[in-house]
Amino acid sequence: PLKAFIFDLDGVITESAEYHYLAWKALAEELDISFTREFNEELKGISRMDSLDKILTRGGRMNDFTQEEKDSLATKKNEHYRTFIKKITPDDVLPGIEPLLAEIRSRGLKIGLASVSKNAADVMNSLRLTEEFDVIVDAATISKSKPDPEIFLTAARLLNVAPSECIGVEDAAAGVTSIKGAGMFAVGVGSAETLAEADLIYANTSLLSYEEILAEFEK
Ligand code: B16
Ligand code: MG
Repeated sequence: PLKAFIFDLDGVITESAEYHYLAWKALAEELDISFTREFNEELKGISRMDSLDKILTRGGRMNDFTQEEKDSLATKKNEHYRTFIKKITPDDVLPGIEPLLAEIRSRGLKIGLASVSKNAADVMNSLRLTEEFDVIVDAATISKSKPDPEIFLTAARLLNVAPSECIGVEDAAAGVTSIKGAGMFAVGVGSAETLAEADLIYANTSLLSYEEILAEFEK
């Protein structure tokens, strides 16, 4: 039986995926590395340092910086990102999310968050959603970022439910891979092309339907 929903944060609960995009794009362009939305898909759900490595590799600049310089590039991106998330308020919860959370809660199911972001706790507090979640698993708790299943498995363990009793919700290809690797049912939010591995795909959060997800899960 279904016992829990585990949500990704950036791009599912709120539009912060767009802020990561804007902050990485600014940094890449400063380094003369082209940055497209298509390439950005490869960064979603990937840790900050791994994302920077992917960008430098793309630009053929992997060996141009010392570790210390790379740390300061990552810090620069994060400072830019934080100027965006400073403005987040409860109005920035994406459409369809609050009714879905209420529905899940009313059925007596558990709710978890699985975000590899070091900023997850701040974003959740700004959205005033922290109390709505039974467990928040973020960068502080895990050692491997998505697509490794560790983060979703940790959330299930802390919720005291089996992975087969969980539904994971993700907007990133790496995130869907993480959910499937954990042995969970995956709901993707975004394009069917990017999220082909998901069991059920919605173009955006406003289309999420508890009844429909449950019916597909039980099939
Ligand atoms: P930070 P998620 C991920 O969060 C983002 O998708 C990814 O773009 C970002 O690089 C990563 O968090 C690390 O974030 O730099 O704030 O620690 O999608 O798992 O909620
Ligand atoms: Mg995401």
